[in-house]
Amino acid sequence: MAKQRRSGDEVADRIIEWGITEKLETCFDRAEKMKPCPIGGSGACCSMCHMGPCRLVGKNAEESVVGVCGASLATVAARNFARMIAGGTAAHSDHSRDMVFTLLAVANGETRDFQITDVRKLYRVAGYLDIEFEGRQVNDVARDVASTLISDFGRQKGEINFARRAPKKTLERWRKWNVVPRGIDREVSEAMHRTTMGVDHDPDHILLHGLRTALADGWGGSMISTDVTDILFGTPMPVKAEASLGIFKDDEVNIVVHGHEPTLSEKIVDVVSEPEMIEYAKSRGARGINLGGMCCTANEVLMRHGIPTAGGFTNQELGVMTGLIDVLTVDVQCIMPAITELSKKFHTKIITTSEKAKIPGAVHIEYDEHRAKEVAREIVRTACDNFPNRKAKGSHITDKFPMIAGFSHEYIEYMQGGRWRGSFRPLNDAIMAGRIRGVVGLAGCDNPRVTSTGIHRYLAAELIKNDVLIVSTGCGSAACGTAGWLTPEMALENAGPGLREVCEAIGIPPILHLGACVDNSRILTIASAMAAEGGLSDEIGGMPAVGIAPEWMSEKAIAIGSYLAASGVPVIFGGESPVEASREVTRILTEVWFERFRGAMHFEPDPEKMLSLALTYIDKAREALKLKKYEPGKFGTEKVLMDMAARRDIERAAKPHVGL
Ligand code: MSK
Repeated sequence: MAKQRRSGDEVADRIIEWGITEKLETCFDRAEKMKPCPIGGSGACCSMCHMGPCRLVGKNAEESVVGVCGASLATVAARNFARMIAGGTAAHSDHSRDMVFTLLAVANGETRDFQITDVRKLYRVAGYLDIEFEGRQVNDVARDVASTLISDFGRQKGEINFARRAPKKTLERWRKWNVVPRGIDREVSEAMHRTTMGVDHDPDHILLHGLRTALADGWGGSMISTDVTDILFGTPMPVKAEASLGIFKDDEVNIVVHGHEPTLSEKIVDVVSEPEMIEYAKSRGARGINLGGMCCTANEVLMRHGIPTAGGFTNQELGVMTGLIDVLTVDVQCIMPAITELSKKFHTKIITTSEKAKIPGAVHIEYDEHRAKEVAREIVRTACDNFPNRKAKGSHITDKFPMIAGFSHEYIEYMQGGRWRGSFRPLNDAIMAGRIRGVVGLAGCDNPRVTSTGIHRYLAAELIKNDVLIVSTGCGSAACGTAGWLTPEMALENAGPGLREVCEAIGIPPILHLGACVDNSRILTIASAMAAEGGLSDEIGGMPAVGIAPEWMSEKAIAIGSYLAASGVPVIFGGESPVEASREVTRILTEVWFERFRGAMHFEPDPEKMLSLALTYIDKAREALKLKKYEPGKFGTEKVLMDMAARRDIERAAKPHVGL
């Protein structure tokens, strides 16, 4: 797909155009000006020591060029890739560590601002960890759960706890190739050690440890974060919300939460509806307070409270350019430092809140879990005080789109039979019958190097037309949400006949918003449940399922792609390959990983080829499973999916519904 517009989001594109007339620079301009280094970009630059940086380039570089120390191109490319995995794993897992410490603080009565919202989920997690919960005080169970999960970060030997949640055959593969993570921090630390100058030089060996590190993210840090966040703030269920840069209000104080961590933003959600805060806003001339989100902090509060989202990564500067944001509060990850410089042209105050992350030019109001609400109120008051400073200029946009988010794996199970009969059977049956051709996890960032959000949208539209059910996360969800595609109507109008029928029967969109990028762990849980249900593959590998990150930019995306590949999911990334320079490393990521784990990692910049590769993987998996050949509109026999009325009848006949 040739780059025609800067953003695939028409609303975003209008603001970009307005910014150009106002001479406001954004990531789109910088991406055009900054030419990527072809040597570093393809994995051929080694900067691990100060004898270089060595550039392993030239004719037959793979065979004939080595660094000063003698490191080959494959060694260098593998080391660079493993370090990206380590960076991504560290990011998700450090976020996760803070979530578990919050749970521990709650259990120990050290904070009154947080509580356990989903006791059922706490018990479910306690069950995974073999922690007794019957007849015990909730806080005692929570303390044991938190302490056990904390041990996963620093464990030196053995296996992380949630590895046991993987299908048996998947776990056996990991054990065979010695990639079961021991402790999260250990794997990250060892990845950095192995890839420093003069240690591990075997590309395959380096990349196997890369997979162990990535698995420590997927089945460790990320999965722990998802579960603990659900315990603290509630397991998501579908909620209606809105998406677009048009969510801001002219006459209200607009506050945006941006980044990834949901703790402070949850408290901001709480306090913005307090009468004193609303009165305070009115005292500054506003009619009220309007809270919105950006990136994955947005996804967290969207999934649980229906807080509207202004979109994904590349929308952050555009949000400031609306001239309507009074405070943009940020925590960690995916925050462009450019926002502080840009905000000087407007009245927007940028507030950093994490002790780990400061930006020159921002106001710092540090989050402290022991006085979280107090900090949240201070931020809200700062926004109200800034409201009268709003200038008239700005690209005011009013378009916004309805969306439904909140498809946790627990809800997906529930929607296929209700609380008492929830299972993945109907989904497996629909796949077996060819009604659903396969499942794609559409995830990852949006990226100004391409028509931002455009490739997500192209693939989403084509996949559902081909009867592929999409589960989306992170900025992939935002890309679809800001297009207005996260609604059941999308299925009626655009999905293939089989997928449309399934979506109509259950009343769901054909693109299910699973959460933030850390919630890609929900995909692992769903795939494991599908394997356990039977009828498809008995491990994650071999399912008619593919992961796609068409516009990735973050190291976190590389960690996610790698843990999906190690778990058995073929993954396709867009853009240029970060290991392009090495045929050997490319072969390991694709052929060798597929042979060992039934997952692989491809880099393919052409969206049409990405689509075709995804469908080929799905169809080959169907063929290997001896499922009915996919033919649009022609289905085999399957059990009838229960509609909402049938589900309610079953529940009435059982016990009253009290949640998931
Ligand atoms: S925010 S990691 S740009 S998905 Fe999770 Fe979006 Fe990618 Fe950041």
